[in-house]
Amino acid sequence: MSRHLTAVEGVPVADLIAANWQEIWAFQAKPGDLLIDTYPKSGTTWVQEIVDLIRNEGDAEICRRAPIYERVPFLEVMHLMKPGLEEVNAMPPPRVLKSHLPFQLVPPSFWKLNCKVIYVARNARDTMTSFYHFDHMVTFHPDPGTWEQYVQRFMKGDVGWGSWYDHVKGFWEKKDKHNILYLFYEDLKKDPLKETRKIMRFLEKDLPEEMLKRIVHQSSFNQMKENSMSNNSTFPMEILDHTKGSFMRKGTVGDWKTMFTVRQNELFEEDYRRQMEGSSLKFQVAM
Ligand code: PPS
Repeated sequence: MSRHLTAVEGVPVADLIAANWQEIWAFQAKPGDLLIDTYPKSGTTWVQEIVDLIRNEGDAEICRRAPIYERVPFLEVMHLMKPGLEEVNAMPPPRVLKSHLPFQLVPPSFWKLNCKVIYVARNARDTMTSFYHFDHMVTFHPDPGTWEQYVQRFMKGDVGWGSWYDHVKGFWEKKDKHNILYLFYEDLKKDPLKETRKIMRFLEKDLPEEMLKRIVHQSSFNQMKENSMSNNSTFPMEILDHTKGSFMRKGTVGDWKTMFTVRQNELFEEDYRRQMEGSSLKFQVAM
């Protein structure tokens, strides 16, 4: 499997995604479809699980009908795994799909149909930390190298799906012009009930408080970690080498402190200010 990145419209993505770009770009959304879009490692799977639980009124059994990557197909890797494009095309709407594509690379059919999009952002330091560990597992990404090398690559946007800075700002700037619910991983950690209620309202559902509390419990880190239908442990080995790490790793805010040196943090902060200058987008960072 190629481990290279190729630029699509200036955004580096895995060769295997770039090679299939025309098909991905031409993807046809259907009215009512929901897209969960994130920069990698920002809480995608967590929100996928919450959405599936809300849509199924907290029925944990129904939500164990298939692994999360089948319940919520992954747009840009559909040609590499099941469910493939044909199966996804055959699914009745409203479907829920996952993507890591930056705003400008989301297939235009989603915007034309005014589909709902849930975007989840996570602070850069924790995202990078999580991505570094994860990139040891991803077979179609370059070897992550040393942590120091990875920090440099991340700041330059030379990682799969490109620049974190452009990604989070891209959706932030467009969120009021489209049907986008912009969430933060840190808020989900702090008050999962409040954020889950926001998602429920966005999905135009009205579930009783007790059911919402159950959904929060079922989608908690520990519950998902133990649930083979939620923890991605069966994700195809050709794409994710499960001998190199665990998908449900820590699920915390502030884990970056176990990786950054004081010097790296200073340089990162200086670069961060430059890259985020002028943006009203602010993150809660555990310092
Ligand atoms: S991916 O591969 O990009 O789709 O990964 P993604 O799901 O976006 O992010 C994975 C990180 O989210 C953590 N995670 C959770 N945290 C809190 N609660 C729940 N329920 C939860 N589920 C997944 C997961 O552990 C990864 O973060 P790290 O920091 O690596 O542990």
